[in-house]
Amino acid sequence: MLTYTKIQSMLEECGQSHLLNFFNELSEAEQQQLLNQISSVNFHEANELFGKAMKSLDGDLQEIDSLMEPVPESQFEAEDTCDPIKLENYRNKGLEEISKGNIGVLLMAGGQGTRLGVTYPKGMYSVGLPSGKTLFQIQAERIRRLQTLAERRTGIAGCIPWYIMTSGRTHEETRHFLEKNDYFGLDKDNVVLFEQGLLPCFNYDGKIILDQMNVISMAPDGNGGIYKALHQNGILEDMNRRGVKYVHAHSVDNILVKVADPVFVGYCLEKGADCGAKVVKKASPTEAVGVVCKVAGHYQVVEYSEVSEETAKKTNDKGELLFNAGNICNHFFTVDFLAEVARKHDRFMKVHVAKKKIPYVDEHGVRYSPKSPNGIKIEKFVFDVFQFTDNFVTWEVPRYTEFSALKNPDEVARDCPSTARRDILNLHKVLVERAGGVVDGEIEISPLLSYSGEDLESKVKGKVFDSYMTVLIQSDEEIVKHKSNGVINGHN
Ligand code: UD2
Repeated sequence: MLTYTKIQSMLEECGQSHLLNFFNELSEAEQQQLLNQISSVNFHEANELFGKAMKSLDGDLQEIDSLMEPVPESQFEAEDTCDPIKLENYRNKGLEEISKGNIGVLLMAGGQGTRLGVTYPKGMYSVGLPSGKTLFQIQAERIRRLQTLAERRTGIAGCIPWYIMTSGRTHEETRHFLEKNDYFGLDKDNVVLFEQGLLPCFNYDGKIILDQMNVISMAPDGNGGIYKALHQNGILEDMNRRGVKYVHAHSVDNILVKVADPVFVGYCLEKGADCGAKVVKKASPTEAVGVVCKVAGHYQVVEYSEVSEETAKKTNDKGELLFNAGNICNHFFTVDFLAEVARKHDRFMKVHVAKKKIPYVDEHGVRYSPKSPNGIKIEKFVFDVFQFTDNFVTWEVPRYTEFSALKNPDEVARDCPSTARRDILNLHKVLVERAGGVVDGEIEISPLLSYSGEDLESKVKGKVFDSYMTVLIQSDEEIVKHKSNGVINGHN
């Protein structure tokens, strides 16, 4: 750690010497805490990012609009219109790679869940399914099921390491939760947690904000912080050591996410891609999701706020939206590409700025929680590496089978616990009906029994699940449980 004098002169050089304003009023332990925190920050880098961030605020909307092109057909395929034999080949390819231990999952779980309003990591959230399962449990069980399917296909037990990126505030709780729940049946050695970086919060004049007299205000550096974190925490080496060559990276909050989806992975591999994005058709021209497209010849996600309504509404000759590839934070990467980003591109990544209400101490050391934005948080976004790819592909999937995000509390009535619950139960109803069952009520299928609708027939064919029942189909316990006293028509 640096000495006080060194810290003082370094802060002076970086124009941040106000961080020591209250130093003499602190206890010895508090002084130490502040010095430790200051030593952990790269102020030159932080100042540079602040400069980049402020410049990005002056972006010209018109400019992006006129440079946008949709993803070319050669780099795009949709599950809905894909030939079934090809689809099966993609799936088999993915399962074979899983068997070889070549696929890892990279879960981005460092967000703070501010919009949802929970104080604990979002992965620990339960949307009130009959089983009571949390997002983490659903995802872990999908991994377990895929390992079984890969073994069934090839005869070799596959293993999918689960890399979970947390941030300062979610790390310990996530670790504790997984440990307490015995990693939901996964092998502890194959679950690897690592922390993303933090960046200081600034006021508009470029001064770093003091959250308390002895604490700098810091926030996670965005899900694009993943590249640096993979490198700094030795995760890329871990991947190499285990022989992981490809990863499926996704957000924690999509209850329908097909973790390590063999079809998506198979498609990306078949295409020889170094990076891929799974997308859904936009629900409407103005839906608040980013679109995957090209800007000035480079792949990029353009946020809805960056596009004019006129461009968002443009249609192609089939009458569909021209910019229809809704980004769902669901990506494929080769490990080689991840390493290249960490080595070469990370420092050239775009930065994004969010004006926020950031608690601060004033010049008298009094702490305030402002009512309006008083500063900025700087973030990098995971998709901002698309421009560095050599071969980028896009795989479109139906929304009802793959995407329902948990972002907001129920009052918002969109992307909230009720819609996530509704969407997963609706999908399970469809899958059971496809397998020959009749569902009048709610039905939940355990991921341990079925990943995407397979193996259901023997459990549900010819059965009627009445409207007054909440049914839960498990694989390893009883075949069918129900909460009410209703009777299942048909036989068990
Ligand atoms: C994300 C996508 C957006 C769209 C949308 C769909 C990004 C940058 N934006 O927007 O294009 O696909 O999802 O639901 O991907 N996270 C971290 N560390 C951080 C910040 C976030 O790990 O510092 C994780 C977070 O826990 C979550 C994921 O990244 O799993 C997405 O983050 P978000 O919810 O802040 O992103 P959102 O909804 O603005």
